[in-house]
Amino acid sequence: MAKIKTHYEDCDVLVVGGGMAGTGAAFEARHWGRDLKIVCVDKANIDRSGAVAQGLYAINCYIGMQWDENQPEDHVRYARNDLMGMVREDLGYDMARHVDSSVHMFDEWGLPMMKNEKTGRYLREGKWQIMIHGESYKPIVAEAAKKSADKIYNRIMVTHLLMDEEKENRVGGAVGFNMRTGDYHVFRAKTVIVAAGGASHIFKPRAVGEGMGRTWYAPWSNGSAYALPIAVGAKMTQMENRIVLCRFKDGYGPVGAYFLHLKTYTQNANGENYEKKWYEQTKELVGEYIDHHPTPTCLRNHAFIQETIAGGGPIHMVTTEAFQDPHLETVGWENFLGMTVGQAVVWASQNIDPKYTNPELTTSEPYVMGSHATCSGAWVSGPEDLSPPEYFWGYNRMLTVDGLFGAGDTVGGSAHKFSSGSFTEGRLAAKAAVKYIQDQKAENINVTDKQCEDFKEVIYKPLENYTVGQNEITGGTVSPSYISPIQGLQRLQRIMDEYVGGIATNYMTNANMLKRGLELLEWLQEDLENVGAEDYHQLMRAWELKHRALTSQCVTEHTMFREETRWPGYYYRGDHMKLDDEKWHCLTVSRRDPKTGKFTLEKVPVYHIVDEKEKKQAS
Ligand code: SFD
Ligand code: AMP
Repeated sequence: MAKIKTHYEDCDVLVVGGGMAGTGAAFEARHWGRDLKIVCVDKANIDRSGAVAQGLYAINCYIGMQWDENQPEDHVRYARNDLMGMVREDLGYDMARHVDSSVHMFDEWGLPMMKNEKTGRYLREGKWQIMIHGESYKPIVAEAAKKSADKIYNRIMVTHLLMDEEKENRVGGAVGFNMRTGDYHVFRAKTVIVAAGGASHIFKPRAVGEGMGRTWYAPWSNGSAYALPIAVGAKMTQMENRIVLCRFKDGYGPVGAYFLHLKTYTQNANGENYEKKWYEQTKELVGEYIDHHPTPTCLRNHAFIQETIAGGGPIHMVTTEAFQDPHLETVGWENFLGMTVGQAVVWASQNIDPKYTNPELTTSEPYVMGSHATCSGAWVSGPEDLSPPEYFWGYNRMLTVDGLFGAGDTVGGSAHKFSSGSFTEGRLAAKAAVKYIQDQKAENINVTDKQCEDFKEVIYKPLENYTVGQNEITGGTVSPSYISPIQGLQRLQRIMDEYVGGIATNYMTNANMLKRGLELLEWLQEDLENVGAEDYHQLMRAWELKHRALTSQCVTEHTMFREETRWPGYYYRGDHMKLDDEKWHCLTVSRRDPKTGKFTLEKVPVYHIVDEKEKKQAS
């Protein structure tokens, strides 16, 4: 341990993760905090980090207020409908009223936006989505962050948050290590904004063996956004609301541009519209929610999954009609070349030309995230002008730990933010973090050297485990004393897959399975004390795994708590197959006690602010 060099950095605003939300946070922190020291830390290089690394072909959240295309309340209704009623409307409204201004900045900063030739407006893909040539999206927002922050640290994985030892429940910074040099980094900070993205590779992916690493959501999104706050006792919400996505098979290519812009549609192997077939059955489960427009994402999945179980697969996307139009054919290919190159490669390698062959679709393994058609994440304060008292404790996007803020996938309850809304939420969090400092809420923070030294010991333990343990190996690579990160990851994925509603059971689970899953997760976490890392890269893998395991535990606790099937198509509680508005029209909130490691869960009311406001105005 003496060999490991320690670096100290003291700052005002520490941004953990320089993805969409993190770059937005760094940019906005400088706007409001001209004299503050702003530092951003990312485990990759922010020029190409996070879910947008490869680029995107659409900005999925643009309200279009300047042309009265939509208003923020419309977006709240849309997200609420899609999530079967369960969203934080204060957070959604707040994001929606600011998101257009972020998109206008992307335009100014040089992001190539497609325009409607007739109207001159941004070209709509759908009601909420606009089309971009977005291969350069990430470097463009990274540049804004680089120009704003005092310092960007690339290749440092943050493993733990530091806590103030003076005042209880107040953050004091974060620690991590550089996976290239191995150096230990201590960031003592007045405020921390966690913007570390969602979580893939928690549930066993469909792509295994030679395809391992291929997932829809970024394979390096490892749930730090959840594990960091959970570990210090911050409350989380809706962690049961994992998302399953309809995707092109094997390449996980997104379907939005196809459904919305190319107007392609799906059919079963017999060429039938299978969605209609499942209408009555779905109505039995969820009641009138199936009659809502647009059909909630989970219910579209539900029909797909039921049809496949009933033997109607494979399900195809009918592309052969749209692709006869040369313009749409170009859009269809460019969509993947700018966002998910792997899908184009899969088609090429399987001799699929969508002009002549309708490609297969699949439903993905579940992901945990807060920015797509799903809203898992931290329980945060909303803005003061919108939030009811239960949703407001002083600073917008502040978690239940003082001085700790979140944005993007980190934040729960605010679905359908996507890339633009995540960037916007980063801006909102940063503005509030600066105000927190200006209000002198971050005075006299005390983080002792002991706290930092203790974490150093913990962080590098996997290297120690390996160094000692490998001496016991007389042949092969399997050790009696340590497990490798990949072994641990595969064990985690099987537990989640088989007990918590993954693809192995067609997303089915129940209280008994969850109970067993929790037991196995506990033992896994015990064994992770003995994870071994042969180098700094494997040390990163070890910590990614630990963060995934803690996130998984929280997901499983939440899934156990909500005794209903609120989102058929995302997962099923076989022992409570129906949506139950009487008992479960509420948000779920959890807290893990950092001392005991035990979770407690509670129901919190879901307030339908938008319609309430309108009802009051009308009366
Ligand atoms: O169609 C640590 N997304 C789409 N959004 C859109 O607006 N349009 C689309 O077309 C989108 N599509 C799409 C999307 C994502 C992907 C992977 C594909 C297609 C293939 C969603 C958005 O990308 C998503 O909503 C935002 O990126 C979320 O932003 P944010 O900031 O919450 O997460 P991030 O961008 O992944 O950034 C996280 C950063 O944290 C770093 N990090 N750093 C230090 N220490 C740690 N411990 C860390 N852990 C993580 C990461 O390196 C990263 O930089 S479509 O399919 O929907
Ligand atoms: P995706 O490419 O599937 O991630 O979706 C991109 C955007 O299109 C998201 O805003 C989705 O909610 C939306 N979307 C995808 N498929 C459909 C559909 N069949 N009907 C309506 N909206 C959709």
